[in-house]
Amino acid sequence: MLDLIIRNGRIVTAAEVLPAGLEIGVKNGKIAVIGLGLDAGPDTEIVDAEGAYITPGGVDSHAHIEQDNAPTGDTWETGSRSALAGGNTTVLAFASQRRDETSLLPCVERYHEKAQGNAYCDYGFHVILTNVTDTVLDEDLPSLASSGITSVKLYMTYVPLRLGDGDLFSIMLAARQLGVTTMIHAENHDMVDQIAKRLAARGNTQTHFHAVARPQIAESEATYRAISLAEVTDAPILLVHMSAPVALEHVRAAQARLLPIHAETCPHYLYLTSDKLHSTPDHDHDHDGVDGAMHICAPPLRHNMRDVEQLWEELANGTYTVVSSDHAPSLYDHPDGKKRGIVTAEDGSKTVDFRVVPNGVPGIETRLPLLYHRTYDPEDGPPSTESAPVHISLPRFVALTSTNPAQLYGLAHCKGSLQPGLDADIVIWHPEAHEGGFLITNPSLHHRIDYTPFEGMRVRNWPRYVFLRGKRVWDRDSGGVLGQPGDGQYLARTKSRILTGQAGRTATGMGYGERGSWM
Ligand code: DUC
Ligand code: ZN
Ligand code: ZN
Repeated sequence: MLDLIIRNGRIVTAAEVLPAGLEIGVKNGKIAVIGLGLDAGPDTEIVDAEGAYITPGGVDSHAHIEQDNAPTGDTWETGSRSALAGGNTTVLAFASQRRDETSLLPCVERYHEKAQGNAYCDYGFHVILTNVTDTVLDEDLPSLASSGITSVKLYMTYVPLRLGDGDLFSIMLAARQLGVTTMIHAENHDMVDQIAKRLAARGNTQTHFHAVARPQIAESEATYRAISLAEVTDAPILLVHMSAPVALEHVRAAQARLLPIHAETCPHYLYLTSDKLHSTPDHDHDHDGVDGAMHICAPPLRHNMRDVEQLWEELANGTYTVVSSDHAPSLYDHPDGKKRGIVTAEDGSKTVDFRVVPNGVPGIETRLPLLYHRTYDPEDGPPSTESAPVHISLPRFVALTSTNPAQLYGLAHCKGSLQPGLDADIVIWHPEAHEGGFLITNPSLHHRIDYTPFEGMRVRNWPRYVFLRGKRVWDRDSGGVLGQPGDGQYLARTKSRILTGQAGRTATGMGYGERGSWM
């Protein structure tokens, strides 16, 4: 007998919107069957989707939760609660190696302890590497890969985190052999540093200069360098939080040559521009003049709507593989949060310095509704007026937010799709045209952050019900969060499935088999 049957919805996969009438049957936390007229027993729970679309639980593959170096924001309890309320059943966060740690294992253990018993949704970790020792390469990465951590993140910028090209090269080689995915934050550190110093020398340290200091060319150069290193080492990589159209040209060119290069973006880059970085002197009547810091993230919000719209084209045309939140939850009104940007001089006078503001914005709960806002059913086709901005199809939405991250990060055996045999992680949206949509305000969200960068935006739809392994954990209209801390389980991941390109191709300017002499 089935535990749960969901009727009267439209199931969306990464390929299509399935015909109306198909029902989802759930047994023991898994999708047992998708079919017509499923039989209910006396104890079967029946849910009527009322004609709404049904998508797989969101897989948010880039979130910063309880990271040692980001101390003021969400805990696992509040971050994963917020994730769930926005339709996510899986979150991949970061375990960050400290520079003085020569091994990764104690670091990963610390992060396990933070999450265990506290998460509302399922979770896993990527490891941020900052100290590349022989132990890390030869022992820890293989050991982590076998315990289900099959991805690493590397930074090309930030003094405490950045790695040089040599380290990037050796990690990519090691990762390639293990089937580990390498995520890269690509910005040219020295270029950014020089511009920031020159801005400061002229007194230009107010929050809006943040975007001036990190031009698109800094992202573009580092992206091209990362792709070159990936090409020579024959390693698949994912460039995280890409916001610069000029940098995406390198990704597209690499993909056209069948290199396994992936790109990710985030909702803030898809809706917001750098004018948000201007502070208002009397914000909150505290006269701190630093509220622009709420929108400081790196890479920065870009200047023009034209650039923002270009990113939607790259979503629709397949350049991007993944949309994540990059939830980076610093409080605004906290001395170690965004207000760290207020610098008090010896005489007590205050100035603002964008260089010391923590980077990143919260967004784990708003990711899916913001992306869904610009989707269409392939049967209806995209909005057809000449001036309409680019929309993405509902299957593409599912691919970008659930199926692709599940496949790329080794979760395809349990997550990312509405298919028999996989976890019954299910999102039922509201029927379309629901009372004019949903207004995003910070008090309506479930994180522990005192602002949202999307305040006042209205979105078309919001997850109405969320099921985690068959358990109803979110009911927007009745009860809100129904799940508990500890419902979430650690996910041991398998090797990545390459979604783009073809590993093993000869690199530009290298002869056939040449790698064999040094690899
Ligand atoms: N990189 C991230 O991945 N998140 C927030 C800020 C940053 O620089
Ligand atoms: Zn980053
Ligand atoms: Zn991030």
